[in-house]
Amino acid sequence: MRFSQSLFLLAVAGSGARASSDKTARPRGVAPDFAKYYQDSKTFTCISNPAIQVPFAAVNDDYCDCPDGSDEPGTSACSHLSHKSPLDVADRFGSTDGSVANALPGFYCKNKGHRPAYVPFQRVNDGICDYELCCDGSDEWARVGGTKCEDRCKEIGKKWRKEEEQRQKSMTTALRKKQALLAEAKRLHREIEDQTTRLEAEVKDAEAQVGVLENELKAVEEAERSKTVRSGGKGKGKVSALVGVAKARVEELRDALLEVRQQRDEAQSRLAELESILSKFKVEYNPNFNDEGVKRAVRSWEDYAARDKTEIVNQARDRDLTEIAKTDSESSGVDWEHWENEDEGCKEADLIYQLAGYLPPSVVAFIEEKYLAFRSFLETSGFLATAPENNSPTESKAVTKARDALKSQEDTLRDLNNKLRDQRTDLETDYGPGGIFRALKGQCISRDAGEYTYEHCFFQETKQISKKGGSSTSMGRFNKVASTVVEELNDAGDIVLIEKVAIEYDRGQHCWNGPNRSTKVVLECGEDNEILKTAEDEKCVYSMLVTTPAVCPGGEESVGASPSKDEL
Ligand code: MAN
Repeated sequence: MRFSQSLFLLAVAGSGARASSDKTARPRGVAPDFAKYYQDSKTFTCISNPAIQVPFAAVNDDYCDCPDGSDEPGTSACSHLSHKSPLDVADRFGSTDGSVANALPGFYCKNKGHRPAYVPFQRVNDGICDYELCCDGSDEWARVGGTKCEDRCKEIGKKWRKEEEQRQKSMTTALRKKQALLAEAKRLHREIEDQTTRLEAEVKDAEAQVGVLENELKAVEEAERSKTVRSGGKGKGKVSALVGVAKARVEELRDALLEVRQQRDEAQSRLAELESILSKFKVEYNPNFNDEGVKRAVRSWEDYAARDKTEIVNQARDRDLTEIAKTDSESSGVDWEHWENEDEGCKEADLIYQLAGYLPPSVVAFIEEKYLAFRSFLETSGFLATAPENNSPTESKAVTKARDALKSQEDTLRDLNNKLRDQRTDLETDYGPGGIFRALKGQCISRDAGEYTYEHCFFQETKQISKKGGSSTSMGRFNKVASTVVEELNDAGDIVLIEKVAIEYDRGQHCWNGPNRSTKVVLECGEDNEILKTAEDEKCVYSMLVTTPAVCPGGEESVGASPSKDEL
């Protein structure tokens, strides 16, 4: 149930209470509050213009004498004057500002059996029974065109009282719900405060832990660096590394030598075989056959055989090759094992570190700085291979472990800081009087309208969900609580401006050829959280009318003192 404002009736009801002490007869249409102006039975003084007096007979003579219309409380003769609400009129008592507004709020209907009310002067004797305001039908006293409005106050009053009882019940429920919301909001507020305090402590611890792990990483890196200097980077001396390479190379060359010698020996035996064939040929051929080809071949062979024959295989050299081709263990070659275990770098590094012990730290730092600069120069000039990055695959397990531990702790710290920031933002957010809206945060309500279902998740988001399926469209994310003025019709049919609480959502999905979608959710008192109406006021600018017990008047007292401003 929604509760509307009834200023017109409420103001009159207030007047009615005072009417019980007023025993004098009043002219038609005069409310008890105004009776005092009509007590002189000879002369009438215009209410807002006391300088103007008219004979009392001019009151309700259907002719407008007073500039403020006060001489015609029971007719429509002064209905051309602007109308003011009952409250405005009360404010203007005794005013002589010469305003052309009617001094009276309207034609007063006693409405016995129901509640008294004012009918606008234009509706007096207009031939229409205005039962919603004047259930006793007294506004049509002249029976214009034969209109006779019977008194229906008994039945209308009964119905109204029943509805009013329902309204009161509903209001009681709403207030009970409001109190529950207030209590819940307070509990949540305290919970977030506690969480914030806890998080602050956790952040401090995590920061300290990050500091410790940073130092640990530095120490491990330092230790690894020193190990690297001592071991030449591979766990063995530089000589050993070189020896390893040389040994492999020697093995390779030895294998190649053996292969070449074998090929040579094969070629030599083939040559010897050929030479023996040709020698035999020279002896056995028949010179009497005049075969020029054969004769030429024999001559060539004789020339070849006559040539000074240097020893194709130098015996001494061949012995050397045989010696070289032997493995180092078979020969008296290099003692690889001796060199493989040599670790001269260690001694040098030890020397360097012993030397550093005698130097002041500033000098050590200076040397280290110069060393690093020189090394970087060599690297950029291409003389030296670039040193591996700290976290490169060649990084030691100890450094990786220390680095991972630091990174994980930094991640934890970041998460904690993010949570803390969110909690602090939440504590600074305006959640309305008493922080009541905090209890509604995240609650979602929806309503079907046209081709969409509209969803409102309090203090989070508004959405448009297509009923045909597909993804939903964000109509805005929570921005702030604000107040807004809305036009409403009161019971007298007048447009009145009423201030209401609104929740503003913006930064929604971008609208094609338009702005980012935004929604203003106007709240009004109601027993339940419910969307009453949705509208697209301009392209992609939406409004929703939502009821909630959170904005019903009253109910704060029994929950205890409201939180201070900075708690909101
Ligand atoms: C969709 C809906 C409408 C909106 C248009 C704008 O159809 O979000 O509310 O007016 O897009 O293109």
